[in-house]
Amino acid sequence: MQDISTTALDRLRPVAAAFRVEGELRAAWPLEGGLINTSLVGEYAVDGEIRRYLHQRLNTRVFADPAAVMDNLRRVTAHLHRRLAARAGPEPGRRALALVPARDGRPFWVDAGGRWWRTYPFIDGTRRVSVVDGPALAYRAARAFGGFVGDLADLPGPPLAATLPGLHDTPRHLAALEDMATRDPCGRLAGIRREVDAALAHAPLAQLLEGLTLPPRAVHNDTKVDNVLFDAASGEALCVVDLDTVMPGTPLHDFGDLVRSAVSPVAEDAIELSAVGVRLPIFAALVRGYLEGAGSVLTQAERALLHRAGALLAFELALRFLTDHLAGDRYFRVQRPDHNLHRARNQLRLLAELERQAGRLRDIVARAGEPDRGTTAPNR
Ligand code: GN1
Ligand code: MG
Repeated sequence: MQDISTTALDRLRPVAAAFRVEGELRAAWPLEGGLINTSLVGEYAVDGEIRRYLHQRLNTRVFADPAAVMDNLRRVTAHLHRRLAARAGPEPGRRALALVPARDGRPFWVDAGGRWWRTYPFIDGTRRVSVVDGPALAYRAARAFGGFVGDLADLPGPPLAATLPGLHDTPRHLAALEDMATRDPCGRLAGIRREVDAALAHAPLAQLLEGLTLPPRAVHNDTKVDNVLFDAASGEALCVVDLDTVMPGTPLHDFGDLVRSAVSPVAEDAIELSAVGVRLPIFAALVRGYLEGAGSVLTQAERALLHRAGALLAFELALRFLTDHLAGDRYFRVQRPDHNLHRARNQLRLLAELERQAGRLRDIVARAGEPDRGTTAPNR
């Protein structure tokens, strides 16, 4: 622990000096959770008080155009704060990320090694969940992610930049797996033929959204349930985070990612597959929350596919995790041997369960669209 925090402190010193943060850097530690960027919390002393900031190093292997990421982020966070100001609710600083400018006024800083950094005030008193413990939490998370898309519906200016083109191009992910399996650069295919075949058996699902004209929208694109911060005291869903992939897309991907990350009673990398499943009350809460959050923004064509979105995203993640396992774990951060394989197996099992329950999921969405059936939303 000592080693880690000392390293974090040393790493942060030049970063702290580059941003307009208040106080003197006293302590630092890494923030776990994300699979892509590196996040460090810096603790600063200001007149005897403690202030925390979140410093993030962008993964420029994944985000090849960090300037575009930061430009999107600047526009999106400014717009979210305008919306919050219009609502005049409490604690706007805890409800949307805010960029702390670098000393030169730009919203980022590039260090001597060419690494891109950004800084946010750290939002204290929150928690993240990787497994939702009940419908109330699911409802709140979904309402926050739905509200995010609703808030961005009137984002001024040109469309956002595509910061990660093809992120949800499922046919492309399918082709990538086939290609990686053919090349098998690490000799891992022999051990996972069963999983690859299981994934390829779902190939038609990759076409789900092909040929449809869905309205272009600014969406989040990475709505895994641990990308929303809950207030530690009240449990309220406070703030949507991880905004690098906010770009033009479809809320079906957002809703699907939320479903696949929230309906199962175990985390996305749980090894014990018999525990993976679909909790229907959680799904119902996600539908209610998302529809309420996104308000009237969703069209009928979008609503008609909500019940399939979770399967699409579980499939897409299974493809991506399998591809990365075959590639030698080059994209997603891994913490143990075969981590990506475990994630893939988990998503394949979830996919099978979502497909098995497809009829029930469709009924739940249909019922949620009806005016009033006497059902009430769980407490927020
Ligand atoms: C990555 O950064 P994080 O952990 O929130 C990934 C998502 C995946 C997710 C799977 C930019 O998200 O697409 O769904 O891992 N983000 C990117 O856990 O690829
Ligand atoms: Mg994240």
